[in-house]
Amino acid sequence: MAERCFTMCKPGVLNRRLVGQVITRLENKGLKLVALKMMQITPELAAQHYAEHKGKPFYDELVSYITSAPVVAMVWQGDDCVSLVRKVVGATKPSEAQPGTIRGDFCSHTSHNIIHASDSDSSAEREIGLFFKPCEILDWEDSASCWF
Ligand code: FUP
Repeated sequence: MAERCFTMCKPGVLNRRLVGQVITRLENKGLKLVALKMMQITPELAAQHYAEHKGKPFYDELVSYITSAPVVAMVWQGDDCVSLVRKVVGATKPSEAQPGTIRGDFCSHTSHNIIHASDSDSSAEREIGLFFKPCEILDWEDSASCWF
């Protein structure tokens, strides 16, 4: 099966009317959107999602931010999906993210870096399992995949 990557437009992206632009960039890369939903993250889910960061200086602010307003959660699919998504998303720190990447173009602070994307196949599997039920992922027939 092709690789999958969990991504999430963080709070503020809806307010800024940027959801469409984020999706467009990932679609333009040739990746296939197989799941999408708007949701309000609970503190419990935030703690599970960001478990690796517990105890770090930015953890409390991170959980408070991610639970502050609705997010748009997605699953993307394709060959080398995690690597491709991370390239399109750009570096964690906006000051290091290249222009042309989502973080390079749409944000200025690490704490509000606009989008989350899984950083490995194993974290993608874990995060997809946290946010989506199997029946919410639709692996639709992609007749255009041979062109990408
Ligand atoms: P990334 O995989 O690029 O999202 O980066 P990390 O998993 O290292 O960080 C997760 C989130 O923690 C970032 F999106 C923003 C926040 N963070 C900070 O606020 N300050 C830091 O120094 C590092 C991360």
